[in-house]
Amino acid sequence: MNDLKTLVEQAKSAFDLAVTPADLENAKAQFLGKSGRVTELMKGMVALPVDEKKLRGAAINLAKQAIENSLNERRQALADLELQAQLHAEALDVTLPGRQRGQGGLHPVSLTLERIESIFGSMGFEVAQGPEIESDWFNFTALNTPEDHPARSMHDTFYVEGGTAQAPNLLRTHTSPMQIRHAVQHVKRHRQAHGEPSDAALYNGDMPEIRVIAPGRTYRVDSDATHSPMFHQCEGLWVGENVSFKDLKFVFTDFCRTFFESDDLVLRFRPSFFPFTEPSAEIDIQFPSGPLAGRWLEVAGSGQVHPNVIRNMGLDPERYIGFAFGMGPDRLTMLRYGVNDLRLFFDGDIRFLSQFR
Ligand code: 2NM
Repeated sequence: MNDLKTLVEQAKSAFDLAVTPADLENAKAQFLGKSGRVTELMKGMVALPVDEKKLRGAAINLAKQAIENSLNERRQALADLELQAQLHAEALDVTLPGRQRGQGGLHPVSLTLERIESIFGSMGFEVAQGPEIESDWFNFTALNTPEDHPARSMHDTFYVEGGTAQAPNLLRTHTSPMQIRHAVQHVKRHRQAHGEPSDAALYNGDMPEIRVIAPGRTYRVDSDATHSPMFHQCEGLWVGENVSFKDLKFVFTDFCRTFFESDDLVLRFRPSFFPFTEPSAEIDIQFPSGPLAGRWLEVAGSGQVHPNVIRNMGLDPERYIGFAFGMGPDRLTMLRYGVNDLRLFFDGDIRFLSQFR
């Protein structure tokens, strides 16, 4: 009977050595399989006399039982280990701080554009937005810019494929083409609403005023600390029957004082030249106090809209007159927040941008 005891012990240690279910099945086959050790013992009983056979059979059965028990124990142990490993791998530390969605915010230049739109909105200006790929007509010709003007050269303007020599496609160099588009639409809609043919001569009937700003991206071949090939512009236009330089001065002064939150801000209109306005003026501002106090800072160009441009809007310059201005929201943002390098706005460094939230 000692051989059975040994067999049971051997089986148990073989099972304990198994570290995977496959190991365990192999070990099981060695002892309980068709040609395993237990089966061999059974076969060995054939030669025994009947009464011994009974005793031996019962003993082998007990041993087999014991082997099966230790097999099941080991199976259970391996399953427990596997579960433990799985739980460990999938462990959650519920005390960790939750994953947060980073808080976004508007770009500082967007904040400025919103501010400009809201201030001019309060003065009755609409906001017009349109294409950044423009035709030569809207970007230059309609704006009274001569064929040989240097701004039209490939040196200053980005031209894009798909245009023709007569009507090249270019990246708009200012947002004034949108002013023309808006004015033409304004006149056309008004004429349609009043049953007038829209292809007739320049309009000189009654019409509500055009009061609009055009903010957006603009492009020029230029790149250094104060120039980016993509920059922003916001141009304004007010055309009516009696709109004068005095109105320009009032509107722009009010805008600057509101924008910079300084009622004592001083403005200077300095004679200048633009093809699309006559007369023209650069607008400079001076802060009464603060880090920039005492210096004249250029913030915009402006002027009375040239009669040729009024014509290209579909209006009779004998009846309609107005002013326009153009400013750089990027520069206004630099002045407002004291930023000294324009490129910071377009590098996309979150450490810089997150300060404006
Ligand atoms: C400027 C300076 C002066 C301007 C002119 C027009 C339009 F469409 F009415 F002709 N829009 N914007 C203008 C005038 C822009 O930017 C420095």
